[in-house]
Amino acid sequence: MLFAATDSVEVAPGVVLFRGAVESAAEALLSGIEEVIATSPLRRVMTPMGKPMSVEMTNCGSVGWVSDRTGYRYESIDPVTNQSWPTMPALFADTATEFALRAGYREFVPDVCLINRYSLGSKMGLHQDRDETDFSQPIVSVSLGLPITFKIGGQRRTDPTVSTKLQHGDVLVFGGPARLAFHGVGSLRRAQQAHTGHFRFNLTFRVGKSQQSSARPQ
Ligand code: MD3
Ligand code: FE
Repeated sequence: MLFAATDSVEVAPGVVLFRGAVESAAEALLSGIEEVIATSPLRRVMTPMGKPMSVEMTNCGSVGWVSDRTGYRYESIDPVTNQSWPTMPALFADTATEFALRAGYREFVPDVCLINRYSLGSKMGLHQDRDETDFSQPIVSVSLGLPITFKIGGQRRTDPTVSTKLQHGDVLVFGGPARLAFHGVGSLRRAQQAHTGHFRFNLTFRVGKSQQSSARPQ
């Protein structure tokens, strides 16, 4: 087994938190991030509303999540490099598959890992992740570096939210009733931390393009 067994808590219906579960692999995960950004650099993207996001992002995998004036979507070519996105490091894919399984999802095979880098003051407002083709697939999130406050509500923007602090090494799995829940994170605050300086990285593993439709015609 890649990771030691850990306790989990269900922080909201369909949201399973494994606290500190990948701490032992954090340095290796951070090296993977360095490798990816050497090929497809971090960048600030525009929302369709024309505002630059405060978070810097890039992707690895067979597709990547992109945003510009025309909308949000998954693309197999990085618009910055005009090349394929970097291959997803095996450790990334194995981590996502392992924690999806621990949360009860068999054979989760992500085709994309979105890498978000938060600097001091970066935040992500309440939103849904609904650019994927198959909402029966869960999402796995890995937090590295500075802590941040994470909020999750219901399927309507106005539903009440619960907050939890995400820390270095935490893994979250979202599925079922949480898959289309509104969620976001508060502003990154300065804190003493040895791993990533004044940054927080978040890896979000998803099945962006249905494996069925891209792999086998029917
Ligand atoms: C709940 N990222 O990239 S990760 C995102 O910390 C995103 O960078 C945040 O939301 C971050 O879209 C939160 C946790 C997360 C990811 C996907 C979800 C929570 C989710 C999808 C559905 C519900
Ligand atoms: Fe999200």
